[in-house]
Amino acid sequence: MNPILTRRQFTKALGGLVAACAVPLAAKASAATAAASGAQGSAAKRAFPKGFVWGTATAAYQVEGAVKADGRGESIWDVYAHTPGRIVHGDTADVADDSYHRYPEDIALMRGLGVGAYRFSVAWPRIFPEGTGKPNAKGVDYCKRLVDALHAAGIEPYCTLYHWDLPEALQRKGGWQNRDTAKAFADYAGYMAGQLDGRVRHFMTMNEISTFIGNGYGSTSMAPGLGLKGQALEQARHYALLGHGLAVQAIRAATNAKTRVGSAEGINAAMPAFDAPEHVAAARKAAVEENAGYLTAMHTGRYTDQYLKTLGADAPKFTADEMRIIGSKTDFQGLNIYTGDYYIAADNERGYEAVPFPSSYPNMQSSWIQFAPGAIYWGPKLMAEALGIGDIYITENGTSSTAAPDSQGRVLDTDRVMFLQQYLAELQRGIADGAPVRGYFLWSLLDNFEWSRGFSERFGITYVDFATQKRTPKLSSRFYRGVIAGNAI
Ligand code: PNW
Repeated sequence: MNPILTRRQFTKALGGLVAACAVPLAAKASAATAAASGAQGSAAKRAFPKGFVWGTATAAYQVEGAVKADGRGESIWDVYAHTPGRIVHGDTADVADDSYHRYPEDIALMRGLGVGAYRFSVAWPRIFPEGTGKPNAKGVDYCKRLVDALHAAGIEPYCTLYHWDLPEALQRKGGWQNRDTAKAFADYAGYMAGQLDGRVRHFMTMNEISTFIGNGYGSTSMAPGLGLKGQALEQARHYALLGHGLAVQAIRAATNAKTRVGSAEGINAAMPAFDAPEHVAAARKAAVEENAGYLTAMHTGRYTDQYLKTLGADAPKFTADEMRIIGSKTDFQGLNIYTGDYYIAADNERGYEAVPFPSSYPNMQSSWIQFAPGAIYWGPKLMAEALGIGDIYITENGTSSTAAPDSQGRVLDTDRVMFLQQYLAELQRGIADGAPVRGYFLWSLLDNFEWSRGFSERFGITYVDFATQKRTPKLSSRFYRGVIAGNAI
């Protein structure tokens, strides 16, 4: 299929967007002027920096479907999703959004939004069906077609190499509990980055080590669902970090000097209970210690004394060489920020105390998303200050919403609009106060397969009818389009 849409195809694909949003596309051109003059909306708009990157994000397993197409191998998520009782309603991602075939339509949706960037992930088992060995040319070709179609639409691809879909063949050898997996990942990452060299400038090694290790190895709520404890769990976490470090080096070796390498980590975004110097200092300490097993190790090349002391006999076994690899220099840090945790100053060894959420604290649909716009103000600011990070991208932010089509077919997700409005206002304020955030990727372009929640939690700004694959932009799409057009909130 020719990935480049003709004007007519583009307009056709956009039909739904225009109808649902009831604002002609022509309005987009004037929106920037309107925002700058304060003529759009009642409040004066606050601007983001010139050149700020606006994007949307998805992940291969959550949107692609086509799990058996073109020689794709099996992943741990195929096995997990097909195990009875694992996923809400027994959903699987065998078809999901069928984006493997419908990506031109998805790119047209992005053009309608006006985004300049798209964060997607490569499915490792499409490239190496058995995890290692001989690459699968058809899988590589798919990624190249996707990337070329993005460029043709004027959208910059940001590529994640591991968003949790480990080849099942490697899980049979122990997955991330086996040190060889870190090496296999680096080999795959280097190969794929080399294939996309010149077409993709930003690579992220892994997505949220904290989540796939915590939920897939520590508990059973994500694939592979091992429920490990103690040293075995900590060793798997360490090998995942090692995989990141080895991949940073492999990507650099396989690509040109302009390539920028980072990761997308889900942080425990530390927030002071309120903005007072002692609580801000407490939150800054918490930012380092509460992320000690991830970002702190990756940016300093060491595990903190407090971290190792707390783990005691469960601490991972590691060598100085491994720590040097884990600390491989990156060019940017992606942060996935949905919510945060409050801290207050405390007269204890750590100098801080976490404050649990009262049961009355406001929450979004997903039980783990407390409404905490301060997380996107404080998270990047404190991480950058504490770890000396130069360039940050918000690689995910968004929320689930129960909003569904009304009698006129519109999806009026006012909870998501409220959420985005408040988080983006706090992001703008953070940047104005010095947080080095260069771009923002909204999770997600589409409703998709939300891991163990299946299709019961919808994170898209585009509604997807999973029976027909019809895509309908929600009210939040229209909101986001305005923010992008004006580069302001
Ligand atoms: C992230 N939690 O996952 C992932 O990167 C996405 O693939 C996912 O769809 C998105 O956030 C929304 O959930 C998380 O329970 C899943 O704390 C669960 C948690 C955190 C992140």
